[in-house]
Amino acid sequence: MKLLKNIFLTLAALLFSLSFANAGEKWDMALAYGAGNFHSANATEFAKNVTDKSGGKLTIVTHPGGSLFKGGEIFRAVRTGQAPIGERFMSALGKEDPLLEVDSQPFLATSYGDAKKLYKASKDEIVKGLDSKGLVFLYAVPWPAQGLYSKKEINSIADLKGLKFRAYNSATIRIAELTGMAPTKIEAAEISQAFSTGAVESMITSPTTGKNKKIWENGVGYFYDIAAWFPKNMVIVNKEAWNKLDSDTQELVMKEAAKAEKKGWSLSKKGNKDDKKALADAGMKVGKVNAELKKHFEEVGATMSKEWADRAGARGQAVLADYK
Ligand code: PCA
Repeated sequence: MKLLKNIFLTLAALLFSLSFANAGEKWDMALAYGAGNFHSANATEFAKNVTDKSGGKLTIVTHPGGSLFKGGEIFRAVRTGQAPIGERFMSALGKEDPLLEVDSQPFLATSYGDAKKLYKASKDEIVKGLDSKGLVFLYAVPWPAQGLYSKKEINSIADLKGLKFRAYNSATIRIAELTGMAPTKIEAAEISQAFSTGAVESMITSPTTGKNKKIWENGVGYFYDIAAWFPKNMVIVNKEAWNKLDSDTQELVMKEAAKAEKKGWSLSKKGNKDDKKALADAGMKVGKVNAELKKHFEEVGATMSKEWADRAGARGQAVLADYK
């Protein structure tokens, strides 16, 4: 009896240690945007590919819609290791590094081709900056071109004055200031509520976010396609978590990240067309701003570019020189 018990205990211990050795790493991945958003869907595919191909060494589980950490918390959560991996809107992190805001400077890059060029010109510096904060950069994907949403029609500079404006980063706050609108910073998760309660009546964001939020249901009838910039989300990993992976697994993650980046850019391009159509199909008026307003926004953009170049210093100048 005693012998049987000993054998049983030894077997149990053996099984336990085996399963422990096979358990590998598990990463919970924090995503701010809803499961139906293309960034989240792309990240989930990335996570599945890594998990399937790592031979049990790494399992990545995505948590969309801010269910693990909200958008505004994700950068710090990954930096401190509370979440090993997460996705964050880069240009909301200008206080961490002004280089992260380069993709939200109005009219600096107004096509996917230029956005890609700007990304290439800025990537090394951004990756270095993140590395110095204990973060490993995996990939970045742009949102479709940013346009102006409004509850009421906008035909002149005067129509912008005093509009309660939803901002998502310092650059959109600055645009509002320079155009006479009244900005409030609100994360994407709270957009519908902000419009339905009347806290805001305009914003600049992608056709995708307007579609994801069914923004027409909140009294927003106008979308002006100013296509002034293509801001990106990035996926970052905590360096301590990264260092626990063996080199094969690290290589696999980087390879899948490169694939996700490529896929993400093409999904974004597709959304840039399809989602504008979705807004129009839902009954919104989708068009361009008139020449007077366009010029106004371009002047605001030029002011902001100068301000950003000052803030970003020599690193910023080098990136701009490389881009141009
Ligand atoms: N959607 C996100 C960021 C940029 C975009 O297109 C948002 O509105 O918060």
